[in-house]
Amino acid sequence: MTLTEGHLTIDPPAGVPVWNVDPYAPDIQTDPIPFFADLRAKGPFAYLPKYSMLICGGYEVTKEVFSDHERFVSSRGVGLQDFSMGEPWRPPSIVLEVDPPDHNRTRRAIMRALSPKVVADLKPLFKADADALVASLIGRDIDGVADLAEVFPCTVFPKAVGLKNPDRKMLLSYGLMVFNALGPDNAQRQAAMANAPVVGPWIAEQCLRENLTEGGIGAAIYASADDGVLTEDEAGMLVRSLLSAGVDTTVTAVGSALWSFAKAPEQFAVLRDDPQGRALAAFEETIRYTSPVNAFCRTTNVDTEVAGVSIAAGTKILCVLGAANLDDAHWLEADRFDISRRTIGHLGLGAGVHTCVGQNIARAEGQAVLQALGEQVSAIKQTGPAVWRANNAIRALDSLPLRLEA
Ligand code: OVM
Repeated sequence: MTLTEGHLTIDPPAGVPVWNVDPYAPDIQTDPIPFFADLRAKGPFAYLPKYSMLICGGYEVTKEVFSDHERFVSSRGVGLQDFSMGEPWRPPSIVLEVDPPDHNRTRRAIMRALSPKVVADLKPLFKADADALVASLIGRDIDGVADLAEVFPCTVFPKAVGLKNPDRKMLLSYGLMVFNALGPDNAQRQAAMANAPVVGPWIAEQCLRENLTEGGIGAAIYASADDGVLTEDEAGMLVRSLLSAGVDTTVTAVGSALWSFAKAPEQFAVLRDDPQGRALAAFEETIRYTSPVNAFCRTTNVDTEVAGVSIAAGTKILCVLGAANLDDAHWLEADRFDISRRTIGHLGLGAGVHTCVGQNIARAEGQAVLQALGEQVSAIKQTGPAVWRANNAIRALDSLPLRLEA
């Protein structure tokens, strides 16, 4: 038995094409659309010799793998490393990196803390912050990433969680660690992990009960410890999950919404026509069109078969959600940003039992900022080239020079 990037080395399954490509190469991560098309053209799966793993990106097959938590487990890690073969870089998440039945109790505790009522009460607060932020940026030369996309979620989300000591730089650094850790030991991962000695302990500190305000989402997680549903340590681990999953994802989605609208002014006109009525659909289409979380792995726990391909137990499968969300075998004009389309069934928030548990608070954030833009801004003008950032799991902008016209 040998290991590749911490998981079992496997042979290519019969009938699966061998593909000499590195999906974690910076030039692919910063320009993934041609790679997505090549991936879908390979058939249901391709075998990547460099990583000794399978990859899929067609809509149907990716959805099948993602929807079946019994055959395709998360407990062995959703990155390249197989947690049954060695120690991960941090104690595994007790909601992401776990399977049912253990998953059910922790997920329910988060769902309770992020209930529809909690999110409904946050909406006016998000809108007030979005209104003020957009107003402060109008008519200036700005970076859509540093001045808007990074600022908005890093203002409203830590407040909603109830962090007593919010720190945008720390939260963004942790997001880089968490998502880059899902890839191989490449330059992107190493650069992010260089901050671990400072950022890891800072995050752990913020997850403690005494560093969370009363009435916040973090305190609501600790209420499940008071009720005996979670231990005190588990509550802290679930606050860590909020801080892991709740920052880079929404920051990326807001940045990619700005980019999508800058490229499609006619779609911004549709939003402007009814900002309150269309902001939510526009955010959802942004998630489909740009897939902020581009890819997660699953691991086969049994010998199985998908789309006629026999797959051995212990196989890592890189599921490219970004490719599935642009599959023209499933979507009409898949490569067109269209805020009026039916987005239902997109895989940008996953599928199955692990489907994004923060989706409603994420949507509330996206809706607030897109509604504010639609109400206050006449046009989103790109004033320089969009620069994308190489990341092992997220498709994120590094900078986006913009003017928000009055
Ligand atoms: C977590 C978590 C949950 C969802 C996504 C994520 C890798 C992390 O529980 O830590 O990003």
